Amino acid sequence: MHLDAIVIGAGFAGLYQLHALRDRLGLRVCVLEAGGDLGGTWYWNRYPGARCDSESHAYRYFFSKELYEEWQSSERYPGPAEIRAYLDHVARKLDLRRDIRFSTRVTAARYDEGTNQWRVETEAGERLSATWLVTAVGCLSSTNVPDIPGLADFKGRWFHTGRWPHEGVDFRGQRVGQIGTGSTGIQAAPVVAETAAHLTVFQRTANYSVPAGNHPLTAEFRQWVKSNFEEIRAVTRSTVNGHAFRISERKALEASPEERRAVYEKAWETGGLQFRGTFYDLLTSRAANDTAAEFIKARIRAIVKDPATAQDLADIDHPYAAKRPPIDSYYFETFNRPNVSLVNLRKDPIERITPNGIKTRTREHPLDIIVFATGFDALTGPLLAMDIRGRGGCSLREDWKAGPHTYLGVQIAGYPNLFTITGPGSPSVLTNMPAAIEQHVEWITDCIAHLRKNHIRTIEPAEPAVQAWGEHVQECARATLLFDAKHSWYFGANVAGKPQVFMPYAGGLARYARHCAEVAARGYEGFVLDRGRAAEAVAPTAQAGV
Ligand code: N01
Repeated sequence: MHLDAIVIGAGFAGLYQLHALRDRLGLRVCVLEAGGDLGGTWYWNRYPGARCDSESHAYRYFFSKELYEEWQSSERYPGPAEIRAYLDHVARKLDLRRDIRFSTRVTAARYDEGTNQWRVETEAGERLSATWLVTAVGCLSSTNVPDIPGLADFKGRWFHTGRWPHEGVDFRGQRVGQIGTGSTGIQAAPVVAETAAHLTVFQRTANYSVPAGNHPLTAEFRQWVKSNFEEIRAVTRSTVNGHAFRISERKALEASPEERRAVYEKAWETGGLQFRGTFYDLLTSRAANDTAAEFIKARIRAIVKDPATAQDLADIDHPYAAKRPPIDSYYFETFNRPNVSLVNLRKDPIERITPNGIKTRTREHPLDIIVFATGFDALTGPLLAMDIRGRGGCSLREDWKAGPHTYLGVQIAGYPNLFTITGPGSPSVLTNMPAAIEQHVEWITDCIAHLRKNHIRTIEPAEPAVQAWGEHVQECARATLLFDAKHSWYFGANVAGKPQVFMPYAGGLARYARHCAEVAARGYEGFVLDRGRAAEAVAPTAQAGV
């Protein structure tokens, strides 16, 4: 079967990319999706307490005012079922399902130079080809189950949060061990603790968290959302992180200690990721960051009644928000329950999993269920799970052995006509994802329209542009405190053997989007456009820096 374009993945990115290529450009498009239905992340992540950390009026598409205005969210933060219902509504409205094949996992994609086609293979052995290949595989979709010895001998049940059984897990009467205290673990623990006989949380790195402040939305707020589409969209497109709130223009140390405390207290009460926006230098000045970090640590110590547990939870070794900051619903309060205990793995590390539970250095913890809230092989994992081969059979797995190399996070040298939505080197995971996705989908769609109109056979980045972009990505990260948390998944540090390179673009979504628009306006500067005769490289100009 030959198509104009194949899109891999049917989450937020794949659905919009299908609509844009099919309904705006009139292309023949097929979406291949490994899951049994649409939703991407939200198809797989159904663990207890799962909820989006972006607010529901921002965690949506903005490309259609009508679509935006007709959807009503029920809570401040949408849960997986509501997000899937929203995406189902979008799919129905735009008649997307007819071009999506579910339960179809792509295993390989090979560029054929002779025919200028991508040849795609699925797990079931099916073969399809297309001129354009777009990956919409998400950044956090390859689960990371750490290689702890003894797991195969465990007699109980175990689950990774990112592959949660759709029928749910009954924790009643069960002794549950949860490994991991990232955004997921911090959401899951309070809900697991409600029904489990006992919950033991195994914490390797203590983490900051701020109350989410979730609540049902009032009719007034929903009406406000409906009436303010333009303004909300404008905010999401003008901020560094694509959220619908503005970041303060004030520096933390410009405020007096009393003023600062009042600002943090108000943000704590309001809840959510806005806490990051209280002062604009929280991620660039260690002294500024320390003021927020100390405020949160003091809150943890005040909430958690057992002083030793409080100390272990507040003993945080990195700046606030240098790792992705979680938001929670009664996470720290959960440790005041009689059926919850904390194991500090820094003091008492896991030695192995036994048939009956988890053995740390000092004792065995008997368990019926182990929950791995241990995160993902982020950004590169979903791409490298497929055997992608470009010109001359070059392999992405080989080419990225020392870390990913992209231009703008959207294309890879040697892999013509392949586009990677929210790929490494783009703002992606540092943003409210739908905002980053929309920007990429629109840029890719405009690019393909340009190529078709001008009879250009292929587009791929020139090596010097890839090199310069890679340096710029590192430079942007180094300008922030994100670079100080070397053990974060932004560096790939959570996956054994993964190269340690800072992967997302930390220069901000609005600035990045402007730069991408300028690149296009300058005739796709930094890309090689092949008209079928001699390839024409559009050399970067002096103003290419952003
Ligand atoms: O994964 P994580 P996550 N032994 O990698 C620990 C998004 N998200 O699923 O910090 C013991 O952050 C690990 O410890 P350490 C969001 O972007 C979005 O929680 O490496 N512990 C850490 O505590 C988020 O950032 C929403 O020392 C081990 C935890 O497991 C991203 O997903 C909701 C270990 C993993 O934390 C990932 O979050 C939830 C080992 N061998 C998540 N290996 C939204 O709302 C790992 N750990 C959209």
